Amino acid sequence: MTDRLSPDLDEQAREILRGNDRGGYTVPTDGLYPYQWNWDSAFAAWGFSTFDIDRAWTELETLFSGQWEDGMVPHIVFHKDDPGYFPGPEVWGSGRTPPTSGISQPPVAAILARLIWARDPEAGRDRIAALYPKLLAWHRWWKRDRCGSGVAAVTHPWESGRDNCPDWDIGMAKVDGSNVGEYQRRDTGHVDASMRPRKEDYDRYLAILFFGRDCGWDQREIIRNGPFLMEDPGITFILLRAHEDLAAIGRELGHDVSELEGWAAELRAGVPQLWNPQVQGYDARDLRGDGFAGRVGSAAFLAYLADAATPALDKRMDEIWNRVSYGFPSADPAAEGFDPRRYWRGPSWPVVNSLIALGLQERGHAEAAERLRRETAEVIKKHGFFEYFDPIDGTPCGGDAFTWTAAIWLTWAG
Ligand code: 9YW
Repeated sequence: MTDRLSPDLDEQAREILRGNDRGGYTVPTDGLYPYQWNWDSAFAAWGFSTFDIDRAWTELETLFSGQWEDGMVPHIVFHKDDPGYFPGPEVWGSGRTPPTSGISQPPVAAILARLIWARDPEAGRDRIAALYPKLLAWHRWWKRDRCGSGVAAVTHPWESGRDNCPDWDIGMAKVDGSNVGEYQRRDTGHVDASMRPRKEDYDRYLAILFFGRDCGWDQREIIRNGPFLMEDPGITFILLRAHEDLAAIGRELGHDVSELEGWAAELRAGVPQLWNPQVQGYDARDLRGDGFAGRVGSAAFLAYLADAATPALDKRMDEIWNRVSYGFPSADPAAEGFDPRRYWRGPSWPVVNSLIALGLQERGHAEAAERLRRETAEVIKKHGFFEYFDPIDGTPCGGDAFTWTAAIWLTWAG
């Protein structure tokens, strides 16, 4: 951990976590996101582990209370109804208690659970032992229902956690959003519409959602005939790292982890298929027929987290990063469609920066890891715990008092 120069900000970050606590789970930010989101919660747990280890484990346990029988851990758990968010539980129609969405989100939980356990091995042993079979069932779901092509695919841009990033443009272009009817968005009532996905994106998000709901979330049908299916470098690298971390946890607990080791090895063998020589980077691929997306976004650099970087990727990282000043941009500023303040189409996301930096640090790129930390810390110190930032001038964007930004401050940036 780094020097703690700002005790005040540490306290503010803790206050944000406590303030966003709704009793056993944490909302990403008040108002805009009033439910429990999957990867946000894993980061919240990591943040809590710096000052309340019991609360950290509770966060993960509550997230897994929404797990489906097939192992899927949904991207949103709707514990208490809240009219401030659309699409809410009635739109997803999961028919479950607690109600949930019908897709998943980046499986960072095992990665962060391992780090949380390391903070207090004694206190964590029973908690991680109880979570282990649930994590394993989720990883098995990823392997069975998302990794059929050799790497991890997503069935909805929301499943990737990077909603409107340019990686999904070719897949989204084929989705017909013209029949979703009237609806009222709530996000643009909370934050500036110019920083959010556009209406045509939302129409398509809903069309994909309706397909899943209307087939009763039948995964085979969604994979075979759903409107959107793209291989995602982001989830692939996170899942690869998570398989390996879960195997390490399992070994420590005395389990046979050969199944997990096998999944990790298969995924690692599939990674080269995501390398697009034309853009010299790991790239998303459309499994509905159009090949590579032709984009190198921040997801490509999660390769460091999974020990899958190459010298060509190091070079690409320098080129892209040197076009901005405040952390890693979610899309390349030199590529078409870059928009420095529109959500995942350019902004720097502290939470993604923390994962890339973790990988850089472990892979012997200490200087780059420190630069990423410094640039991320600078905008937070200057503006506060915002959701994301303009990577060129540091303008704070999206929601304020954001849980995962506070969490990565406590664990990494601060
Ligand atoms: C939405 C909560 C979530 C994140 C996602 C982010 C956004 C929800 O907010 O998605 O309504 O667009 O893209 O990664 O988990 O912070």
